[in-house]
Amino acid sequence: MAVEKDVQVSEAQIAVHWREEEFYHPPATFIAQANATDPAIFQRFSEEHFPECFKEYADLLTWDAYWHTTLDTSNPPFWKWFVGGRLNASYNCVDRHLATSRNKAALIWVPEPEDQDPRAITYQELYCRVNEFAALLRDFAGLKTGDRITFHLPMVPELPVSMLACARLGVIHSEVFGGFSGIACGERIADSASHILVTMDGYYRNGELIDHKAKADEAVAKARVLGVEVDKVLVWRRHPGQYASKSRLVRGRDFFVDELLSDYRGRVVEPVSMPAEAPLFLMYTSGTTARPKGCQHSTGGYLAYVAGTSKYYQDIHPGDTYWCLADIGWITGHSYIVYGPLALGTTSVIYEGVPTYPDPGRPWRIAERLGVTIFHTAPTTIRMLRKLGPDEPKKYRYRFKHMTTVGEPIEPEVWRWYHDIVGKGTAVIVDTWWQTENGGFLCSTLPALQPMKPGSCGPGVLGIYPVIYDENGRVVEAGSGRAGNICIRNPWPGIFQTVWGQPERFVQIYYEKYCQNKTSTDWHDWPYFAGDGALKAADGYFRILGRVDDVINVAGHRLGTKELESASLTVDEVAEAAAVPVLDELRGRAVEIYVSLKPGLAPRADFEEKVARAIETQIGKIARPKNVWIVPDMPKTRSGKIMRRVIAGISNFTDVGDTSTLANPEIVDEIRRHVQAEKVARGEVPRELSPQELAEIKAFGRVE
Ligand code: 6R9
Repeated sequence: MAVEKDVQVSEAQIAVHWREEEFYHPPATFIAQANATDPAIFQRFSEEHFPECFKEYADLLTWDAYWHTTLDTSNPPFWKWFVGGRLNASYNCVDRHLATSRNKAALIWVPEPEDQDPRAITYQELYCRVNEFAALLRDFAGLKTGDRITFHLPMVPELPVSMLACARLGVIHSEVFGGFSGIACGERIADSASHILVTMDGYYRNGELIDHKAKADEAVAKARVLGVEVDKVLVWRRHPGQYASKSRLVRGRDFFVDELLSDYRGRVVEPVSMPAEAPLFLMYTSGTTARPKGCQHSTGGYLAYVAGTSKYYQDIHPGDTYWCLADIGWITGHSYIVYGPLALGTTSVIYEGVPTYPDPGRPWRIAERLGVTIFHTAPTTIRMLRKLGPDEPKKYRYRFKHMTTVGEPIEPEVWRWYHDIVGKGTAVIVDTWWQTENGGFLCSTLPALQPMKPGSCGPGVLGIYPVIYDENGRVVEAGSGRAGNICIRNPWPGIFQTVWGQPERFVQIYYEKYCQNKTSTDWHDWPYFAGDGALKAADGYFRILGRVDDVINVAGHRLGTKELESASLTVDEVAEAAAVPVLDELRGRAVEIYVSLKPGLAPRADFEEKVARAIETQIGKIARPKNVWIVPDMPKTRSGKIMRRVIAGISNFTDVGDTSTLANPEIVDEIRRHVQAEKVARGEVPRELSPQELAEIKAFGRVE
């Protein structure tokens, strides 16, 4: 990427300069078949037609009763969409497709071991399994509408079956990413007050059958400490009839689902007609405090939004074979593996394992074998596949019409490899910027109508009106070359309803900063603050710079610095801990932890491993720090706050910025000498940072 020199950063405003990338135009073959080809669609979704424009999305669903109010703003910022409407999400994703597509594949599951054939699950088969499991959840587990249930499931078809069974009953599911630890799962069980946990005995990852059930025991124990008792643990088995875990079943608490299901064969459960505003699921995400936030998503607004964006932005047709490589334990998987694609009646592929197993040709073999037409993944995966097998895609005959990227900014060089090599120059790319809280895409390009620009996600999507504000709430103009905080001026149907059990945090984190009038019931006074730094080019395309809060985005997963630090503090010897992001060629960002020890303790090599292990067991492998540095003290402000941006500067070999406000400025050089010398010795000197990466590192932790 060509970059102009000279970057200036102040606390309030980041100035970023670079040469704009060239536009890429969609190929005629794509346009000829696209769902949205008439530019009149922009007019239909323009502000003058808001909020009624979203009827177009809602009309993609089957409603039991129509709504009387499209958007109710009477209690801001707790917006209500499609009020008075009733529907069932399971019915919309399964039953209604039976008449035309009964024996078409709804899901194709690809086990990681390559000698196990892909398994297609037709809409009819999905219907049967969802009904049977719903009957079990209702009659055996005693769940009823409004109850919460936690899943800790890997990438297996039992996960969408479980989700849709809950949706059928109006039970609120909360899936915890399978890679998270038992403790992280237990905290989320407790926060949502779930009394039922659904898990699996094991699953394949990198060629190994992982023992997963053991984590359920830790989760239940953790939830108990936090005051929530899990009554039943329902264990799906990776190979029905064979148990893959060493962890024993607890009598009266743990049950094998495949055994229980024999009592529910052929059972049918009427879908419960739910109000549009009923919660469909919780998805936990990290924020600025140690306690994760359970983002509560609605039934009607959410489903309408993911169906609409899947149709127009993912360009999903019923005849497509659509493969999103994300994990269903992440919002992308909920919206764009399960709910969006199935609402549209397409075929959605689920892959169990690691994209590079057993070699980096695997994704392309799967794509060729299944005839995948739409491919969806994250920059971290693209970088990894590019590094390990840059020429692999050429060996296979698959042909994508459309590809998606999501989760972090994508470097233009990586984008071009994705386009030229993976997409063979004939697939469009949509770079989709959004968050767990948002339900679906916020900024992207409408693929047949708006050209692509490497590294930019694009303008606001249909019915979304983004704006960039500076710290004082002034609009940062397009083309000014200045960055600020990206906000969405208006509510939209996919926006989460609240933070589960913490409505005050919902208001405080997302709306307080730029609310113009707290007594107003006019949505114009309540812009949504996304917590990302961004820049708007003269052409209206946004470029996202990264988080402005204390969140580190590792391979597309948001990890809270406070969570990482509290995990480090569980190590006896540790007095203080600070987590910072460090540039990582594959994962985008990795975590580095700085710790200071309790008085009188001398550094020992095994402390570093202890801290790393504490993080791994309490949060998950994904969070394992790249390095743990033991330092004599942390750089601190006079009021005692750890200055993370200074530490981040050291870790990334960038300028640490102004240290004049520190209580102990002399410590900075001492830490720098030690850490950087060690990094040089380990060959960990990063490449030169781009202006936006520099801006991100300099801004890290600036909310302090
Ligand atoms: C869907 C998802 C949200 C954060 C978000 C931003 C970053 C996501 C991006 C992107 C640049 C994109 N992010 N997509 N940054 N370009 N296309 O990722 O949700 O896990 O909640 O993360 O990820 O920083 O604020 P979530």
